[in-house]
Amino acid sequence: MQFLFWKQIIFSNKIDKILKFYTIHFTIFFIVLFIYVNYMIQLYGSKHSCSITIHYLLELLWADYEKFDVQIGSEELKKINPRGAVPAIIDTDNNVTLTQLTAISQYLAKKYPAKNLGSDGDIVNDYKLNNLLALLNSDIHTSFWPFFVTGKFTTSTDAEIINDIKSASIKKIHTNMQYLDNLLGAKQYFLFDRLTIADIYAYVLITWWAMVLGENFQELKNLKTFMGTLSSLPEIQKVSQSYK
Ligand SMILES: N[C@@H](CCC(=O)N[C@@H](CS)C(=O)NCC(=O)O)C(=O)O
Repeated sequence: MQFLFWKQIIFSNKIDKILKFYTIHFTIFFIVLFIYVNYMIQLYGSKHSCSITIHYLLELLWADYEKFDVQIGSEELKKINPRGAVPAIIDTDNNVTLTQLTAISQYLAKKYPAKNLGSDGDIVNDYKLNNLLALLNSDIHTSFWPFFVTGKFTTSTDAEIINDIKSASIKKIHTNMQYLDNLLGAKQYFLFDRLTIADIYAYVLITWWAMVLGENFQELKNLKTFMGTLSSLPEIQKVSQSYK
């Protein structure tokens, strides 16, 4: 009697439906969890900082990513990058934490080759891209530091000294922008007749110059055209809007 009762329950339509329901939902849940854990890139960035370069890049690469706003120098950020600087990314796909803007850019361009934003692997082209990224990172990016974070360059609180440091910084930034304008010339992009990771980084640095220093590109026509080209990209617009 008892046996018949359980047999009825087990083979009844009801239990079949319940089993089906849970199997389908659990499968969907685990697939979503698998994709989330395995393919998500986490970007740690800060508003008004160079980390927007990586944000633009992730969008242009159609990468699966999530952005976290962190405070520069915070304990939260130091757990990811002990230097307390942005950008930093965690790529759970390869189980790595990456820092340094140009290294991250190269990594992402390689991870998503379909978008062709890196070098083509030719030894001379590799050099050209590395050369431009080094110029942007080591020479041009750093020329903004005395302007943005003057306190790192003097212990003085004297307004005259601080203004003097800022003026020297502005002069250096301007020289750098003129250099970039000449380097670009009449070309649409800096290298290889196509958009690369270096263009994205240059775009961010030129935006700083234009916005913070109120420049209007009167003298630097090549950069003006370049900025127009990049500003019109939907991915660039989407990310820029998200910071407003
Ligand atoms: N060399 C680093 C520099 C990045 C950098 O300057 N980040 C700034 C924001 S734009 C920052 O976090 N500065 C804090 C610090 O260096 O203490 C890189 O290329 O990633």
